[in-house]
Amino acid sequence: MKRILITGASGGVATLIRPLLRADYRLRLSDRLPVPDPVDGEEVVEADLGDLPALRKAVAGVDGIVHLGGYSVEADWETIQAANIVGCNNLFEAARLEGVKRIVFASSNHAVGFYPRSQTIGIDAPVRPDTRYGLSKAFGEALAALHAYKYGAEVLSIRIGNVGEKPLDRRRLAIWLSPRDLVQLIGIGLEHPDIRHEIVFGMSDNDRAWWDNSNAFRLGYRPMDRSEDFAAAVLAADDGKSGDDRVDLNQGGGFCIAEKM
Ligand code: 15L
Repeated sequence: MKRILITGASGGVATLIRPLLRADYRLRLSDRLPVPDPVDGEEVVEADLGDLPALRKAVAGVDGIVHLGGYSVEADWETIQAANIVGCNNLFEAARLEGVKRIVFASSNHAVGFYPRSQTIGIDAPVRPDTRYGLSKAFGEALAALHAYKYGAEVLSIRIGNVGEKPLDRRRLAIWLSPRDLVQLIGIGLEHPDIRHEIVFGMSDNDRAWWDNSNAFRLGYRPMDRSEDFAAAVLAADDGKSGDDRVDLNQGGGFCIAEKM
């Protein structure tokens, strides 16, 4: 069984997908915070993304990396810079120095959050970040391309919508990603034989989507979950009107006006 490193292993997304990934991989878990409830067979390696030597130890000997670590919402520049710019660069550097080629990078829909919901975009649309956080994810995608084409890394950047057991609100009906569909995309990133640097949107089979996910389908993605199954309950609870058009009409929603969260 291959061994993979999951960074940001204490976070909510990692906690949702660890049980599913364990079926196919031996997991090494890293975070700067304690990792909740490691089970037999899971290895925990504490590492701060700011600490390159510690990251090299975390990365050494794995077959692939799922980089979920970093800051996951909008914040001041110092926070974003440390976690998502310097931290992401350190992770890719650690992988390069330790000879680990395969990386799945958790990018975000907020790299393109300022596209209107009336427009369907593909991966060829220029980035349009809605936050410093989204900007840092665009940086991560560009860093992935640098490492792929210059140093031979093999990277899948997943522009994740919103991961959870179900869509939380009207906006999330368009961008929801179930844990098992995320795990399917991660599997493609770790196993597909022809990946140099690819970008896909991380969403389930969502009728209300505003993303063209044909690159994911080309790579073999077949989502199993549909946000529409939850639509009636979600629409009854949320009219989608915040009173601010920047929030209600843009894909990034509340991130489009956020300075801190
Ligand atoms: C993200 O990128 C965040 O990490 C997550 O917390 C959600 O807020 C999500 O985007 C979203 O757009 O709903």
